[in-house]
Amino acid sequence: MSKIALITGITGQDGSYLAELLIAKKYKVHGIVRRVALENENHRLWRIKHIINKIKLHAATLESYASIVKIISKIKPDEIYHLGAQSYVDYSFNDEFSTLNTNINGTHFLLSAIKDFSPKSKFYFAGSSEMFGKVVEIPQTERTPFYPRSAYGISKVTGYELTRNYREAYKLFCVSGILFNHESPRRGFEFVTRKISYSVAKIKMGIQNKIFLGNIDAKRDWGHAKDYVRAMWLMLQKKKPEDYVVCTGKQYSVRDFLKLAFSLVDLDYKKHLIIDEKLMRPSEVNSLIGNNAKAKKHLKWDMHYDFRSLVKEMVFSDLDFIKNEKFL
Ligand code: NAP
Ligand code: G4F
Repeated sequence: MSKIALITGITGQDGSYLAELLIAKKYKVHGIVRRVALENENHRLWRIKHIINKIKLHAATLESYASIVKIISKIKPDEIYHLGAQSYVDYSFNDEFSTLNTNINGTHFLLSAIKDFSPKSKFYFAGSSEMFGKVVEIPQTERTPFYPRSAYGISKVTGYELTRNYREAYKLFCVSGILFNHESPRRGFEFVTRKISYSVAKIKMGIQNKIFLGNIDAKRDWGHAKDYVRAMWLMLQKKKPEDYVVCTGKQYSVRDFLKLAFSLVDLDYKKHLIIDEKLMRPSEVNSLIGNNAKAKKHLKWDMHYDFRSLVKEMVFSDLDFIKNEKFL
């Protein structure tokens, strides 16, 4: 019999790739979406339009325990992937309250609903390298202490602790993936990699001339979302629930990304870049780099993309996107 999976955040970058992966594995895939998304399919559902007939969408919000309980108690999923969140770090400085409410309560509501109505469901929590923040160890592993630098990071540390506590206290199968930055042509336009790839395409096409950025010396460990959703699934196939760091183990600066993205279309980023102080964060995470040894050894996980192939795919996809004026 097919397994049943429920994905929160199915309209997001990771949700869309994970849904594709699970459909290919013959799961029955359910997704939680906000009612407004259902009202405007072209806007919020662009990443899952091509699979819309193969999934079942339920209107709910992470702010409402009642809406979550209704779905979990009805479909009793074998696996729940909790990817829904206010995921934009910069925005969390403008609205700490909604970030904390959605990200902490949403996770708590799901865990509590599982405990009371579907205790056999396995649960994946989307933890983040932002939990390491001002890093106390290089590279970061599953044992590195956290030092979050934003309401977003704090919300993810709390979600991680809630997940651990439900695992220990109620013996539920709950795990956190501590995922480092992962990107793709489906990345939201507010994140720096997509902002760059989209701007490069527009500059190449003569639609735009300048790109405004903040701290281009920040360093990240960037992978591809398609590779990372595979790790999520692998974590829920293990006998024992454990947390895993998922990363490439390689680090590049925003400047490296910028330089490569422009050079791929024979442009010089220095001629188009303007540093805008308004885009600097009040407390920045300057440098992240992870150690993926545990995921490689215990999940037999590996990557198909490297930094260059990731940047290349994003830039050329955005060139096509602009040329064809279509969503991906
Ligand atoms: P994303 O593209 O921003 O997607 C976020 C999803 O959450 C969207 O589907 C969004 O729905 C949904 N959502 C937001 N608020 C909600 C609410 N109140 N109720 C219901 N749904 C809500 O994020 P992503 O890059 O796919 O990341 C997936 C998860 O992994 C997030 O939890 C993120 O924090 C975490 N993470 C991401 C990375 C990364 O580098 N991508 C790294 C580590 C951890 P709408 O479409 O309606 O807005
Ligand atoms: O692309 P970003 O906004 O991603 P950030 O803050 O690292 O967060 C992403 O990765 C986390 C995993 O570590 C996820 F948990 C989170 O949900 C999200 O997916 O910014 C990357 C870096 C930052 O240092 C930022 O200050 O780029 C720098 N940056 C420089 N100029 C900029 C810009 N970031 C954005 N978004 N826009 C700029 O103009």
